[in-house]
Parts: sequence; structure tokens; C-alpha cells
Amino acid sequence: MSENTPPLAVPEHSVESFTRSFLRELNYGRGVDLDRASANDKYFALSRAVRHYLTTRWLETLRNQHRDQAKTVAYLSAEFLLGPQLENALLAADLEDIARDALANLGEDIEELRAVEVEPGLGNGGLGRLAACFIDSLATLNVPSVGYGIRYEYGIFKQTFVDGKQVEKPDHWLHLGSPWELPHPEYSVPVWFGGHTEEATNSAEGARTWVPSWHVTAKPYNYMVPGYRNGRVNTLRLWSARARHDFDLREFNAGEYTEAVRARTFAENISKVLYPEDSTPQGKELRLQQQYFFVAASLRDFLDHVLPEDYDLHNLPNRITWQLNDTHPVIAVPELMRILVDEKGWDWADAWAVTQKVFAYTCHTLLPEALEVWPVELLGRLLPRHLEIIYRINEEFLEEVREAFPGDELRVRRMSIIAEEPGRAVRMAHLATVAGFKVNGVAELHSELLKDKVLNDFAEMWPDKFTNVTNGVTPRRFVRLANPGLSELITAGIGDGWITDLEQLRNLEPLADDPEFRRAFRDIKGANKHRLAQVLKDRDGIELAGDGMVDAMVKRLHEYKRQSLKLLHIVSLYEGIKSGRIPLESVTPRTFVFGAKAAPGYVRAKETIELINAIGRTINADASLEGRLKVAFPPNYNVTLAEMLIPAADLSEQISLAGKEASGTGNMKFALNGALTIGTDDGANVEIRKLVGDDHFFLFGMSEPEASDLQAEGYDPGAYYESDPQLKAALNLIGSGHFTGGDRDGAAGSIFASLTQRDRFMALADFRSYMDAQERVESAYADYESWSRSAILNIARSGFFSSDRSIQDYLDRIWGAKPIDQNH
Ligand code: H2P
Repeated sequence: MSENTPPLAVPEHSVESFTRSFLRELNYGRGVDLDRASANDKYFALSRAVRHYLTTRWLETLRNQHRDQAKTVAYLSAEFLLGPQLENALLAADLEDIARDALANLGEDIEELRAVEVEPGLGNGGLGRLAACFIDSLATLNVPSVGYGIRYEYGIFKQTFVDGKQVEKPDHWLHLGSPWELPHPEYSVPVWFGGHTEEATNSAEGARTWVPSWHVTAKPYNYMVPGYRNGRVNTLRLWSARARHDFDLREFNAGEYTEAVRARTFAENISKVLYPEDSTPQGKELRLQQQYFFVAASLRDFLDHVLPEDYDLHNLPNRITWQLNDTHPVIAVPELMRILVDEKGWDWADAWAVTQKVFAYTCHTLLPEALEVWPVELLGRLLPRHLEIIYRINEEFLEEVREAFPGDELRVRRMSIIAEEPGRAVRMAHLATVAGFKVNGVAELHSELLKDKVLNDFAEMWPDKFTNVTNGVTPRRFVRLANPGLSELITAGIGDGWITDLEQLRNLEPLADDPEFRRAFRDIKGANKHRLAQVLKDRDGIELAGDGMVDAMVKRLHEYKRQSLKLLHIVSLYEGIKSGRIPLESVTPRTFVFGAKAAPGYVRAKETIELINAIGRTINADASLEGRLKVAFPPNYNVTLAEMLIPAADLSEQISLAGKEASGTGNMKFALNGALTIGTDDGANVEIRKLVGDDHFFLFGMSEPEASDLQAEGYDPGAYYESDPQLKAALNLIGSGHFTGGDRDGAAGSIFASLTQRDRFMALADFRSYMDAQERVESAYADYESWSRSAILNIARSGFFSSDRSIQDYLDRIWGAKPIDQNH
């Protein structure tokens, strides 16, 4: 577009204008009139009408970006768990009321149309949701940035329960199309794989020529990422894999129909599903293909399409930071080296100097087994040139280590990018740490443990490389949209500045002492519970325990998160009531709500799901517990459900073994919606507790040093089992098959055995302290007036956990990019 092209005008913000846009989209975009339109037609027309308002801003943002060539943050992530798009777009464009009224005038209910949307489940849990919060905040903070990822045709599987067991169904979120994406096949780029390397055709030091053997085409789809009413709309670019020649007419005409589309099927597999099951060699290979696929396309896109043609790549560090969201995109490091040395003809040393200044790495775990490694054999077969580059990076790096720590060969072996045992493999976290100019953890404790334990050798060598950025969540989605009642109450109390400056929630503190405000808060919580009860009833036929406490544990199912400890609490309570030890009247009416998906190949996690459902079935069917205890486990926990559930919760369960949860972000969402946390001193719980205060947080369990000491001494779960009669009774009840129709061998037996014999995450050691904390919860809840005061203080003191603050920290500590006001 020429510099002089007049910018498109933003359509007028009025009901009339919006109605016109909607009807035009319905007629011209969908080819139907209102009388004949399906719900999907109307949803599309509505979304497209909203899109009009954002598109002008988007084009402006892109034009400015092109003109300014300002430093940009490229967030490379295998996951973006976006959640529903329509509500967020309506909010960002300030169209909520206008759109509702416009539709109402036409006899349509906007809520019904919103319900048509299928959320893009392009992520697995916290990591993918964090990426979505971050791009929201990047746009709201006016940071030039782009998100790069994969447009999976099937997102995270749809979870169903059959006889209480998890059964995965494909999540075909695109089956009715998506009004939010804009495909750009003309900007497709080829991505090559396989083959071998040869002597270089250029004379650069270190260069080789890669002769790959096959390729796929990466086709970009653009999505708008609107800032909150600030005129900026950034871009999320997701890649879809296609075959270059996807159809062989000769084969087809010869009657070989399957053969005719073989190339297409093969290529399209790459962006078919999020996290293909990787317990088979084929699955593992597919994952590596996915990773290289999206980073190669993204680098290519930025270098060839975003930068001007004559751009001097020596200036790249002033122009971009590639933020590596965990190890999934780390193959970008050798890819950039390959481009600079083999394709651009730079000497190795020059290329390495630039490469080391453009990547920064965020680590999201503390579990050694979660740090990705790729067998050398696999990487060498799929990306032979990249493996050579990694070897050379490693060689030079290990020389540096030897210089810094002479004679310490053990250290050299520990730090090597190449692991020798059990088989030769590339440690992606090491590669990221060597190449990245910064490495950050995602909560204070996590960042400390990264330095002291997981990446300790590296921190000793480069202490300045390590930093912390505590995670955050977007207040737009997780307060303003998810909890409209609370948002109005807050805004009535302190104005609406909190939506973009969450620390302003501090101003709510005095209102915690105002009985009127507390009553209003309680009414809202009650209404949110009601809304949840209705949704669970309609969706899954689940009933809650009256208007009692909503006690929620929602997160990926993993042993370290300890859903099993939660079960021990529930069973112990049940066993106490049934045996007469606990008088029924003394028990607070509670609904235990679970939301959790288990990785399809993770047997123990799936058994835990089965057991939760079995225990739930028994408790929910027990007439004597009616109105007292309920277990609700709605299947297919996702962002849509989170937005419904979190605002209704009273108690937030954050009960991982200390030192295992990197941060957590659910914990922040709950606190911001006025739930109190029962939690260990782990991840961001530590920071939450410090901010909200010990009186408004239920701390229990071993600290991280205590847990690691106990592990080192030799942990024996049997000793806890034998010495605590209540624990023993609860475990025995599980083991006896009481909840599983007498079956002691399946899930119940397996979990009983695993907890009593190994208990890798020491649930039994924390059981007693957890039960005590739950008693404190019960007595605190009995005084609901004072509980609501604590809940309001949780909200008031959690402003730190905005992803806007996280992004500001990334800007200050890592990226050095500058916000650019769109309206300047
Ligand atoms: C992970 C960590 C969380 C962290 C999140 C975002 C991988 O998410 O375990 O502690 O908050 O990244 O940094 P999750 O377990 O939800 O998949």
C-alpha cells in the first residue's frame, strides 16, 4: 500500500452502524438473509462485524510497524490456548453493549450466538494459556510484537468419560470454519527436512551445504490480537502444513486413489494434532517435525517478509528478540546459524555473535523428565545440518567450560549439550541456555531453583544470564469478562483504571471493612455459583451441594500436582462421616470440583481420573450426604469452563509438592476472583501468600528444602501410612475396592499401591498437615462475614499477578523493546 493511501475509517460506534455491518456480513459474507440464517451464520456475521472495527486498527498497526522498523518481540510458542475470541474482541473494540442492542433489535440473543463458538484448544495447560495472556498484554502495553505458532487442525482432545474412564475424542474446532482467521497462501514458505550435507558452495568459515530430501509448505493464517481499547492490534501467525504437490492426477486416473493423496496426507500430519502421542518412535519424530516446521517458517517469515529487503542482519539484535517459550522452539537456534552461515555466507563467529543476542529462553518446569531431549539419531536423520551445527556449538561451548573450570571433566559432561546416557541425545534446555542471552524462570522460587539445581552449572558460569519473571494472567479475560458482576462492583468502588493497571485493586482494601461492600461481594459470589450450577446441570447433569462452599482443583492431571492428595482428603472426610467419627452436622456443605485432562499415554493420570469419578459416584449417590458433600468432575475442562468456574469458587486448591510446580497461573486467577488459597509453599503460591498475608491463605505442607531433605534421607511412605490411623483408613477404603464396585485391581489398587509403596511426590508426608489446614478452612468458612473480608483482601492484594506486569518485567529485564503508542 502506498504511503498516501487514506486509512480505512473505523465504522461508527453506533447500534445502527453495527446492525448494518451485521446484516451486510450475513447477506454478502454468508449469502443468507436473517430469516434463513443458521446460528452459525449469525455467529459468523456477528464476529465479522466486530472484526471490521478492529481491522482498521490492525492495518494501521501493520503500517506503522513497517514504517518504524521498531524493535519487535516474536513470541515463539508451540501452544496458544486462546479461549473464546468473540467476547474478547467485543470487549477490546468497546462493542459489548452496541452489539447486544443491535442483535436484540433484530430479535436475536447475543448469548445464544456466543455459545456457538468453539474455542481453539491449541494448548495443553498453563504454558499455552500463559502465551495467550502474554500476547494480550503485549498488545495492551503497545509493544510491537508477533506471536508465532501452529494452527493445529485438532486441538487438545475433547475429553469424555465412559464408565468413569477418560476417552479422548478429536477436537475438530474448525469443522464449521473460524471467522477469526485470515489465510495467506501467497506468503507460504517451504520447510525442508532430511537428506545429507555436502561441502559448502560458499567460502564462509564453518559453512556446509544442506541437501534436504523432502519438504512441506507452511501456510500462514493471521489472527488479530487486539490491545484493550488502545488502537493497537498485533498479529498472531499460525502455520498450517500442506504438501507442495498435494494431488497426483496420474495416480488418481490410474485408480490409485490413496496413492494420489499420499503426499498430502503425509505433509498435513505435521499440523494435524497438538502433541501427538509420543510413546511411539513415529510420534516422537512427528513432534520434532512440528517444532522445526513452525520455527523454520517463522524465521523465514520474519527475515524475508517483515524485514526490508536490504536489511543488514548485523543489526538484528536491535530489531528483534525471539522469545523461546520453553524448549519446543529451540531448534530455531541452529536454524538461524544455518541461514547466516550457509545461506548468507557469514563466518561462523560473526553468525554466532548475532545469534547469541537474539534469543531468550523461558523455562517452565523443574521436573528433569520434562526437559526435552532429542535422540541424536532422530535429529540427525531429520535435520542433518542442524545436528552438525549443534555439535560445533557444543564443542566451542565445552572449551569455554574447560577454560572457566580447568580439570573439572565431570562438570563438562554435566553441561554438555549432548547427553551420552542412556543414549546420545541433544538436551534442548542446554542448547537454549547456551544460545540465549537471558534465561528466566516463571516465579521467584522457580527461578531460584533453576539457578541452584536444574541449571546450576550454567548459573555458576553465567550468573547474569539468569533472571525471574513471575507469571501473570490477563485481567481482561479472567476478571472483566469472566466475572462481570465483580468487575462492576470493583469499578463502582475504585473506578475502571484497574483493567489496565491492576495494582489499583489495592484501593479496594478499605472496602473489605465495609459491610455493604462485603454483602455485595457475597451476592455476586452467590450469583456466580448459581450460574455455575446451572451450566453444570445443563451440560453434564451435575448437581452442586446446595449453595455451599465451592472447592476447586482445576489443572492438568499430573502426579506432582497431587490430585491424589485431594482425593485422600475427600475420602478421609467421607470415611469419618460414615464411621461416625465426624458428625455430619459439623461438616461444611461443599462441592469438590475437579477439572483435569490426562495425557493420553499417561496411565497413572488416567487411573486417577477413574478414581475421582468412582469416588464421586459413591458420594453423590449416598442419600445421607445429600446437601453436604458432592464431587463434580465436569469433563473437558477448557478456557470456556474456567471462565465459568473460577468466579464461583471459594477455595482454590494449589497443593503440589513444594519445588515441583514452576509457577501456576490458576492460583492467580482464583485469588483475583476472591477465592482463598489452600496451598503449599510452591511456585507462585509463595508470592501470593506474601502479598495477601498469612491470615488470608491456608498454608500447609513441607517447604522445598524440607521436601528435598526428606527425599535425600530416603522417603518411606509406609511409615506415614502405618502411623496415621485416618490416613490408613482412607487409603484402605480406596484399596478395598469400596468405590470401585469391589474391584481392587484396577485404578483403586494401582493408586493404593503407588501411594503406599513409592509415592514419588510425597502426598502421604503432607497428608496430616493438609488435613489440619482443611480444618482451619472449615472454621474460617463458618464465619462467612470474615471469610468474605479475606476474599476481598485477596482481590485487593493480587494486582501484581497481571500479565501486564509480567510483560513490563520482560521489557525491563530481557527484551529492551519500547512500547509505541498507536495514537501518537
Ligand atoms: C507449566 C508449569 C506451570 C506454569 C506454566 C506457565 C508447564 O504449565 O507447570 O507451573 O505456571 O507452565 O509458566 P502446566 O503445568 O499448567 O502445563
